[in-house]
Amino acid sequence: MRSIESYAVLICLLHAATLLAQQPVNAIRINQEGYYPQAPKYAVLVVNKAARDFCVVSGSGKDTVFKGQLGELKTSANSALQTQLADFSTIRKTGTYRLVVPGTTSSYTFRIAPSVHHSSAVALLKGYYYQRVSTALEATYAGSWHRPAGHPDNVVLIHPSAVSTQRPAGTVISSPGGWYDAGDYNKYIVNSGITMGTLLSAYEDFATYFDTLRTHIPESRNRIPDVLDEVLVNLRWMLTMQDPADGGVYNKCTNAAFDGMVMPGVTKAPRYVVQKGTAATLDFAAVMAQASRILKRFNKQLPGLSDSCLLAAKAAWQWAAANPALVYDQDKINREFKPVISTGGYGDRNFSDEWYWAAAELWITTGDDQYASLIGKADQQDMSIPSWATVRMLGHYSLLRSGRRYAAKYPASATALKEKLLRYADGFVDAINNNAFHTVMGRYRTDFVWGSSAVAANQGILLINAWLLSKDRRYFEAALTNLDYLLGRNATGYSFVTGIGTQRVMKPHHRPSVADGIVDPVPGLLSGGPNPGQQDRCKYEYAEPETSFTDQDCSYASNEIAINWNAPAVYLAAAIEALYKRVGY
Ligand code: 9MR
Ligand code: 9MR
Repeated sequence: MRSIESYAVLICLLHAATLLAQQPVNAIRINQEGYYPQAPKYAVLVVNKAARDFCVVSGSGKDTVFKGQLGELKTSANSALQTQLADFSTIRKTGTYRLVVPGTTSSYTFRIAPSVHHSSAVALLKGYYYQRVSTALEATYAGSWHRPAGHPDNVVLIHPSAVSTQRPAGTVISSPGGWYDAGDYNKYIVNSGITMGTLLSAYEDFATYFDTLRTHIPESRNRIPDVLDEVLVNLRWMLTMQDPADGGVYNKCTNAAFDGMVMPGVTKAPRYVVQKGTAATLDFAAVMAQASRILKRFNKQLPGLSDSCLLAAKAAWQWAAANPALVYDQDKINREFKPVISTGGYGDRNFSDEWYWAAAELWITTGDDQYASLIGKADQQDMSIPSWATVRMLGHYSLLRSGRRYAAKYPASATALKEKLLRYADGFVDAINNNAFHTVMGRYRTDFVWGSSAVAANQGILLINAWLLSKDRRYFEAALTNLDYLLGRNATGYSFVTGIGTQRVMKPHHRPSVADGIVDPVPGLLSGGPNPGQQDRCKYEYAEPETSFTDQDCSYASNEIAINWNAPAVYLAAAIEALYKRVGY
């Protein structure tokens, strides 16, 4: 018996040392960042033929610390891949490790450690600093990615689609600052909506955690949490996008056509604000109302800002009431006006969710009954994983978070909404055991859309909310499976966060990362992830929903980065870091 065991140990160690460099993407899919000591720990082996045993060895390869059997063979519902699960949850000791499948392969090194996702949370939040418009990034904060300022946006033309009596054709306004939306250099209000709502909600849910979280940005030493300092960069830009004459909000501040793959500041193409719209204006109202109640606590540091936000929110709401169905239809605009605008559309056509979200935020902040008509029956509203066009869930989260006010006024609706959210979350929890990568992500093939990484992160937010409402550990564990997904336990084998993990995204569709001549991309940015649509016509090696990803900078459909994708990842990583000890890990 003894000798058989030591023979098995020997096999483990031999393979740890020799197999690592043989495959382009490792067959063992792990969270490449690592695992908490007391938490569940899973890896997934992608196989052609079922294997039986696995072991975990120390990072040095000298000691075998665990031997186990792989789970039964599973065929993925989202590709033809076959996998087996490796459960090594019983390893609790802090350290660096590798997982070995004797005779087959050995994983990348990973850690088991407290606060193992701290660096991801910080990096993902810091990602926004690198997206700042109209400002130079200094080497002190940006390291090798320092760069001059781009797009001052102090001379912005009113596009003919956006003229009004007070702002006739040729009017120039100033709309500086904010964040670049994505791999492109334009700024869009609709996409800022969900992004800001998600970051503000992260702060409302985990204020204590964020109060001390530092990301080493120029504002880190002021008396405002870094997450809010970063949010203020985009909030101040958003305020410039509201027409002071009527409260309506322009859809975007943009070039007529996308800039080339150059650094910020290189191109000097004219910038425009383009047509006001109902979605943009309601998203703006929601963000300003939520910001107003949060910034109230910082009235000393930011005198008057909370009030200005609320005034802006109310004016926006009123404009929307007068213009309840103004779609942003770029093709239609281009038939009527010059110059033709060919940058991102974010052309939402259904505003019922924006109405609800804006109403919820305004009602929570003001308690004013004029916003209450949808709130008393909130539980009758749908639930779905949010996206830039579908923001109803943000209203649900805020109402449930607001606690007393909502529950006191509408007790039946509050109870029913909470129940509904928990049952909705249950469906995602139940999906894990059938999933070939042991994640919530991939419950549906339609999870893999343009920006699928944000679907995974937003499912995580739902599950964190379910935990906050129930304190049932199953929800937390389920949320963690989607962080595992983003950091490498997925069909592609990539960590989708730049700068994090061993096999990580290196060539995102991100103009600064392409143009700066630095091998490593700008860090802390979440790649869009698998998208079988392949709208970019790059060459992909695989085409199935969960494998349709290519780490090339041509691939804006699978490998761009975007502010609305980073935000839920910030929320998820931060929530997990803020909570894991309370949950008992
Ligand atoms: O760089 C643009 C990216 O941000 C957008 O998501 C994408 C889709 O709208 O478009 C990219 O720009 C491409 C354009 O659509 C077609 N010509 C090549 C551009 C850069 O690759
Ligand atoms: O995230 C957007 C995705 O849902 C759309 O399918 C896609 C095509 O319209 O556009 C995505 O948004 C892009 C935006 O239009 C321009 N900036 C980059 C965004 C991310 O690719």
